[in-house]
Amino acid sequence: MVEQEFVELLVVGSIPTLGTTLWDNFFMDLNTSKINNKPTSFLQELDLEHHLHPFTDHKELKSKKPRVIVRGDGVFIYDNDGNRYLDAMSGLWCVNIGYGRKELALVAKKQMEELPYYNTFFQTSHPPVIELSTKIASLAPKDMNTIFFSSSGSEANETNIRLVRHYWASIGKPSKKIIISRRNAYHGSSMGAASLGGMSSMHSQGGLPIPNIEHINQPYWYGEGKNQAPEDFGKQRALELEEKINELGSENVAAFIGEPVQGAGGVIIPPDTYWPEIQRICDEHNILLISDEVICGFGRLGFWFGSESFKIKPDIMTIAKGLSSGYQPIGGSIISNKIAETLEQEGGEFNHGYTYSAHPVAAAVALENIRILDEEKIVEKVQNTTSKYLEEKWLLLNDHPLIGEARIKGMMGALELTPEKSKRSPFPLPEGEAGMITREICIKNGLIMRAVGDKMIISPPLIIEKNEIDELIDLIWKSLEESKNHLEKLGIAFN
Ligand code: PXG
Repeated sequence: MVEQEFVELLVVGSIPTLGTTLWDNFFMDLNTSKINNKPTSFLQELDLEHHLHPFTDHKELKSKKPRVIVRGDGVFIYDNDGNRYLDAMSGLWCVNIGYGRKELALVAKKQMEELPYYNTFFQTSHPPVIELSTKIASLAPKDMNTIFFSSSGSEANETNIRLVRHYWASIGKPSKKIIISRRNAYHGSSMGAASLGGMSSMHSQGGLPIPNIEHINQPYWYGEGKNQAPEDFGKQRALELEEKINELGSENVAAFIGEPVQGAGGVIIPPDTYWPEIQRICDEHNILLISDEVICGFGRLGFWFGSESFKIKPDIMTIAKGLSSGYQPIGGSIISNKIAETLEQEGGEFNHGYTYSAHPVAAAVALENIRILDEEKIVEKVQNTTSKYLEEKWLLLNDHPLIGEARIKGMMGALELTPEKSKRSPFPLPEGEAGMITREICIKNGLIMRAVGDKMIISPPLIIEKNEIDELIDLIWKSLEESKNHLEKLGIAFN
């Protein structure tokens, strides 16, 4: 129907630049290397008719219409109407080196011309994956030197479920199957990964979790710590792991999985007492520790891996997102020597793999991304300069009357919205409404921030400069002011 209207527009000639046929215009013009964009309303209509979006209420989308993003440069993205947004979310926590790095496009082109695809099954390999795995091994802790590749974080966590069970079975402990995770964790969206995750809204669809996944409480002090000191609360939440292991029997528990800082759950930064206690418990009970580094890896916390910043010693690390800065879909599991050597010694196939495991183009792009992060010392710059500057500015947001807590670690920050600072009270509105109001105002002001319930979160590109951090903070303050005014008009009193 929409296509028909478009063709009619062409016939009457009201949009002469659009070319002769509908489909020609969807593709890149190889002469100018420009993507041919259509009028926004036209694209929106086709999108609504043919595209089912992830994590989207389509009834709502129909009235609001999708934003059509066409271009990115540094920390900014641009929509089809030329509006500029400071992307404080790095896409979906992934564009660590920022938008528009031509080197990655060139590497992709070269690799596509040379070897666009080959698999790594059946005793074959190719240079991009050999170089990439060697490079990742050189960055990972010294006892982690082997990588199994996937195309996403969800797939990598599916691999982890199978891998840890296979590992224990290989050494004569097949009953060690259960994986313990946390409520409000996010580990992906496929059946196994979403089961590992602790999102009740996801579990309520499709009969999740799968068997042999257990959840304990999260170390979310602001929301759940009540009057406890953060250190005591952190330790208490870690001890829930020990209680759970004792309840299940360590002979039945394969692994514990956690994000160093929970991302999608709302940038939950655990108290300092949390991870050391988790580490002790895993070590003492002979439980594998999986650090899900999909967000925290590749510089986000000022280290190559988030576990370094908490001194966690994982057996497996899940990686994706920042591995390629989102320029290509690629993920993986970094595996300890202990696990890799056991699998090698025991022999037999690990009956698992994806067509696109170690895709050569994705691997080449990831390698180039890491080269840039490394050579431009972006991770060190985050640790020594940018994250410190951002933290200093971020904490000033605590002075805003709408903010109950501004917390930050590396380049991940959260703002807890509240009408009553001293009591950390929720709003007398449905949960998430204040967050959604604030998010819409941010977008109107040219700022992409995510709302998780009534928390506002950021995870900006790691290449953000000080003047851009100033712009970010100014935009946030302005948006908080407007949001407070809006909420006051809805009858909310602030104190
Ligand atoms: N682990 C973690 C810690 C993640 O954050 C995944 C695994 C899954 O990765 P893939 O590549 O399969 O998406 C993620 C992904 C959000 C949001 O709303 C977060 C993610 C994905 C989509 C939305 O914050 N994280």
